Amino acid sequence: MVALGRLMLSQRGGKVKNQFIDKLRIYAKGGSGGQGLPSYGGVGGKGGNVYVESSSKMTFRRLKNLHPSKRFKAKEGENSRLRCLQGARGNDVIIPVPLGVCVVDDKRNVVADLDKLGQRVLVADGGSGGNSENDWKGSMGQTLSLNLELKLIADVGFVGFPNAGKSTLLEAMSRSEPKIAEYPFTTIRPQVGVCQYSDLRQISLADLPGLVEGAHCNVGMGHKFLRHVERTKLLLFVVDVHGFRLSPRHPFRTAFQTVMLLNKELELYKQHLVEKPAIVAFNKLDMEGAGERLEEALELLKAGDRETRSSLQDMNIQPEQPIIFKDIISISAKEHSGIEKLKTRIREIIDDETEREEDGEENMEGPGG
Ligand SMILES: Nc1nc2c(ncn2[C@@H]2O[C@H](COP(=O)(O)OP(=O)(O)OP(=O)(O)O)[C@@H](O)[C@H]2O)c(=O)[nH]1
Ligand SMILES: [Mg+2]
Repeated sequence: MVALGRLMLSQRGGKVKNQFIDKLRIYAKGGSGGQGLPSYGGVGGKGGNVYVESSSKMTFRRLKNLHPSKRFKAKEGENSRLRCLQGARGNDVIIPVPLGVCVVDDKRNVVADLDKLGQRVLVADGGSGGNSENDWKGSMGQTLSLNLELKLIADVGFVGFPNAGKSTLLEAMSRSEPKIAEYPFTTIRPQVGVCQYSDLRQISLADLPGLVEGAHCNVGMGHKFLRHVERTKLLLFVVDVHGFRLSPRHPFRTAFQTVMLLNKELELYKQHLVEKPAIVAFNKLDMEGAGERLEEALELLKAGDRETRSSLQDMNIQPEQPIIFKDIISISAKEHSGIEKLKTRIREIIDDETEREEDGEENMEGPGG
């Protein structure tokens, strides 16, 4: 078993601090209302509100680094003064959170479910300014502890071995700027980017840390990341057409074997994952020798003959249920070639899938429903 988590930790000097955080507890307080001026009928300013807002740039780690106390307090409203009878409103606080965050209070009530980019939800209301109803004193702002829980949501989940070019592809398809480097396990936590089409349609893409052989039985990180592809509508296998080798101690795997291995890892993790629509993107077509590598891989993928199967069995990398891919596309994520075609196909497949699901639901309701 190759344990992704262990490998990652050993690569980073055993520091646990790089672990992916998917829960964060924060404290939010709305600003108190400013005092009123009863003798002149002056009303205090309302206290500021605290909001959460989903942002593509935010991660829990960054949020924690920016606000180590994890306390978010909005400003008090200004008192009413003779010169300014209506006290000014206190400033709001907006907490940027990653897309997909579900905000839950201590009673497990869902306060906000941020599944759209830029969505803003009020979490702690500011107190009203001093007026006749509150004895001109101004009310306290709402105070509460909140649990931010990340539920990764994306239409497309990138699966692939380390170094295949997943993050480069995410960058080519969206406005995200993921970390890209020539060593394996550059991406250590899932990243979501949004691919925008010319008609403003948006499809979200999740770039996941590289999978390795044995990821299905990795109790640590491997599982955690596979969990995130469970909710995606489409799996995109990103495969280096030149093959992959994790280290000199590991076997070299050709592009075709990589596809089989990814297929196997998914089915061993959860059988239903291989029933999801999937596409293969063979990457790095700009490099020398890519043409021949691509031909080989395509031939083997199409053939599925006995000889091929038995050689996979010999290596113990034959999946039980080979995925029938909706399409196989060749790209160069680095040079942005084949990206438009890939984007179009992703959209078509997701639309077909949505239509199929809707038809299914209608049929379930029956003619009278
Ligand atoms: N020549 C060429 N190099 C590429 C291409 N796509 C990615 N690369 C390079 O391959 C290396 C790995 O790219 P990443 O995008 O970081 O790969 P990844 O799949 O995200 O890797 P992990 O995050 O480690 O799993 C980088 O040096 C990229 O510049 C491509 O289309 N052509
Ligand atoms: Mg990456």
